[in-house]
Amino acid sequence: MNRELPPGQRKSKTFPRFGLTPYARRFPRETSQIEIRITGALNGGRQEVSVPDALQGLPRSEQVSDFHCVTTWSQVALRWSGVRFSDLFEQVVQVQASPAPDARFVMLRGQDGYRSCLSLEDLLRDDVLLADRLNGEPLSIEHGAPLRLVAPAHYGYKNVKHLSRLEFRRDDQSPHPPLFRFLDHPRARVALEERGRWFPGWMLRYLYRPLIGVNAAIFARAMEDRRRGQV
Ligand SMILES: Nc1nc2c(c(=O)[nH]1)N[C@H]1C(S)=C(S)[C@@H](COP(=O)(O)O)O[C@H]1N2
Ligand SMILES: [Mo]
Repeated sequence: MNRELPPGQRKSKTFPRFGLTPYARRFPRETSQIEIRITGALNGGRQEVSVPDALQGLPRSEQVSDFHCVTTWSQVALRWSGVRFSDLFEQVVQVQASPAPDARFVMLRGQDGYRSCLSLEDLLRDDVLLADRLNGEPLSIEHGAPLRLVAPAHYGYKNVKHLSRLEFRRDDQSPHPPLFRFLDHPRARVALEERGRWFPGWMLRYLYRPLIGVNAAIFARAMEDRRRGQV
């Protein structure tokens, strides 16, 4: 089957461990127990609600979707399984933490300190999953154990791995310092090639493509070092 890929994307033979280089050597502390902290604009004045076993009791859901990294590599037909973000939001977050009704953005954070922000509207779409399994296996460390966001309509950088915190916010926020904000688009929709801000998507393709191999190698080396106990 030769499905068309979104603009500027190319099929990758492998599904590499990938991300922003500074995170290559940062790993999650906890890779099997799922715990999500809910912080930010919560009603009732609470600072934080911690939900251990956050997926427990929620309906499980499976989906096959493609994954698109902003640097232009895509991996097609990945079979994720987990729970829908919308189910967690309605049945757990709203009940236990009651975010303020005008907190329409969520900063998602991974155990490695990586962050990315999406609007609640984008997160509540039907194809947004919190996945703990991939292709019939428990999620590996490479791909985000113990839990990652899967939002296939948005570039990979919104798909936070090792998810550990949801911060509810009234405003959208870039996770990057001012000079690096071009790396992040508030919505990052793949179909519209919203790769970043300030520069058109097609231009960023050419900037990013040469970096793919080098970056994948840095991430693979870090994983190898971790296996040897050197990280
Ligand atoms: N916690 C965390 N999540 C992250 C990243 C990261 O470095 N740390 N990198 C992002 C980027 S840029 C991409 S392309 C995907 C890569 O996912 P993969 O390693 O499963 O291929 O994870 C995203 N989520
Ligand atoms: Mo990416």
